[in-house]
Amino acid sequence: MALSQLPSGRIAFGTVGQDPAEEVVVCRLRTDVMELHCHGGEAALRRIMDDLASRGFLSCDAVWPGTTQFERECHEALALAQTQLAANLVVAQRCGALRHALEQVTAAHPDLSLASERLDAVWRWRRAGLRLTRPFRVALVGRPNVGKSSLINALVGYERSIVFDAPGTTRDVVTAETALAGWGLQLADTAGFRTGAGELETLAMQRARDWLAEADLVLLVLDRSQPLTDEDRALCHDYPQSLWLANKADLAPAWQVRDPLIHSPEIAGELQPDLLPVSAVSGLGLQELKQQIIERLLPALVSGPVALPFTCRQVSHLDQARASLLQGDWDGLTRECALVVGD
Ligand SMILES: Nc1nc2c(ncn2[C@@H]2O[C@H](COP(=O)(O)OP(=O)(O)OP(=O)(O)O)[C@@H](O)[C@H]2O)c(=O)[nH]1
Ligand SMILES: [Mg+2]
Repeated sequence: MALSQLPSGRIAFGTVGQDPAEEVVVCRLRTDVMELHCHGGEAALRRIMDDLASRGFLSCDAVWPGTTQFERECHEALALAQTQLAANLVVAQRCGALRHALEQVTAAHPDLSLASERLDAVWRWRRAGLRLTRPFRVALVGRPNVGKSSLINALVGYERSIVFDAPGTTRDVVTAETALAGWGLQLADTAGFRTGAGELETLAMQRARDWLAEADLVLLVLDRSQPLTDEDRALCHDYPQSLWLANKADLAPAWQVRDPLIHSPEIAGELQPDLLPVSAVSGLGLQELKQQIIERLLPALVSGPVALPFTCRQVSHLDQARASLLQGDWDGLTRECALVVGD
């Protein structure tokens, strides 16, 4: 059947072009609008688009001149959504969650503090919003043999990283993707940190440091069955904001979680982070760990269609809106809020 004879709403399988023909699934949405799905890869897509253009087809951007940048961002984000929850949240923004929340900000006029409160309720989701289309990056760090690879395997539920009872097993950064509470997560296992390492291990540690600098959250792993070392303390000092884990909690402890050495001001400063006892072998503390990871990454747990920005462009207009609000510039605030969900 020729494409021109396909009834509206019918889905069909066929080919486009010749030598070789590209296989496609096509649906006629209206008399003059087709939706086409093809094999992945840029080359196939470009070839099909060129072929269709040479036959007089126009791409949707040209057919729908009224589509705003925000609407196009919604469509793109939906295609890249990491999880079902991420897709639901994008759809919620497309259906007006973000627009409504920002209208409420400007409707607070002339109450600056109410407007600021409402704007912050959206703005605080900016980091999480950008993670609807890309996973959060969570990296494990610790000295060799403390159980980083074992923990990553326990978190993802399969043997992604090699576990071995000899220090220096993991060299390159090994990543694994999973989802927690509906959020996409990329976990990175890194080489163990120690002083006096050889050239290869030093390179591996540098690669690990690069990854750690980019991470949304660092999990600092300590071995509770062995006395703490200067290397452990150096890591506690270097990553005070990380989530501290006391692994191998299934074995007899060599130190206590409330050890004054761990909680001494020279290590933790004012932060005094809590240490979570876990065991990659017995599974002890892993549920609590998953919960704490999510609590650290999100400003709050998602309940319902929360309003959030999900592209850098939207976040940048929200930043501008905050700056306008600080100056008491209502016109600027209204303009920037409109731009977030407009062109
Ligand atoms: N009993 C017990 N053993 C563990 C636990 N976690 C890891 N191990 C053991 O500790 C040893 C080292 O584990 P790995 O996961 O390879 O340690 P790592 O930190 O990745 O080590 P490097 O790659 O050398 O930096 C292995 O023999 C593991 O079986 C745990 O929670 N309890
Ligand atoms: Mg390892």
